[in-house]
Amino acid sequence: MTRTCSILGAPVETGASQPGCLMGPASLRTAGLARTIRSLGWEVFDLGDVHVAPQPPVPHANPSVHNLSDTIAWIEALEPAAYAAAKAYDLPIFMGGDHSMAAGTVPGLARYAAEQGRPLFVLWLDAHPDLHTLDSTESGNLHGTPMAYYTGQAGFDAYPNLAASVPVENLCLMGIRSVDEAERNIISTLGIEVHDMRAIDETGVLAPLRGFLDRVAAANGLLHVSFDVDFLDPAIAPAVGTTVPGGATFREAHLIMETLCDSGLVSSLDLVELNPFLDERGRTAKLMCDLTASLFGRRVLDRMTRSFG
Ligand code: B3U
Ligand code: MN
Ligand code: MN
Repeated sequence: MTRTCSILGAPVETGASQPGCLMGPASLRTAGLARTIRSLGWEVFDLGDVHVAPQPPVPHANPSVHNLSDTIAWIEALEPAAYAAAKAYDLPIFMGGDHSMAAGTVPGLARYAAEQGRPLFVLWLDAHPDLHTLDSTESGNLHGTPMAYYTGQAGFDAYPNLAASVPVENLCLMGIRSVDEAERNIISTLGIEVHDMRAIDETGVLAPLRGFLDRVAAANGLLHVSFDVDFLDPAIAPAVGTTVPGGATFREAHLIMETLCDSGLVSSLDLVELNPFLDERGRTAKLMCDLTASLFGRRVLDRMTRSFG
């Protein structure tokens, strides 16, 4: 049976510090995301983009919080869209858009997983943990909040109630290298599995990834991968508003995607924070497509047919 993939655009940029992520879905389409996945033997359904009208502002006790009403509207639109895509397709992709969209996609996927009686696990590939609450964020950029929200932390009275949250034991964060004080406290208090760049330099990406995948498999879990462009080193992926030096290399990123493919465990994917306004002749969009291709089965060689002794 041919496996099915959906691609859905979430052109949200109200959570980011600068405009441009609005064009992310268009750039990924232009780079050939659907065509690339089709060439790997999948059936691909482009569901178009989710549309959300600009909202009248609502205030928050934390005065730095901005675009709160827009973020809430995106969450309300994306939660059911992600739930429906998970129900209908083997591996839905959600194209951002800034990372605040994960406050909609992950809860929708968690609701679907709960209905299936299976736990949802999340692999978060990012320079940042995005673990702020509405009270702790200093920048007020709400792309810094989705992980604290969908794990059910306090401080989200203004966001919609969660039908299902993701237990913190089911998280794995890789590539982390920019953490604020409040986020550091949550990580240590809750004991979240974080592989920062120092850990990756020491162990490589494979050992922690395999450990996590073993846990997902043992629990018969569903696995959502949330891929923030700033996980990658800015030298290879310049099209992101929040570049942080010292990111994952081309080879580390492909190895992660190939290993995820081999595991057969991935059930959904976010591609977020691509800001085409900052790109160089589409190179970051093309790289994100190539990395997605590795996750969907592209191989340099078929290792089973050739071996060297
Ligand atoms: N933690 C900082 C920076 C940040 C978070 N996510 C991104 N940047 N992309 C903040 O503004 O919350
Ligand atoms: Mn992020
Ligand atoms: Mn980030």
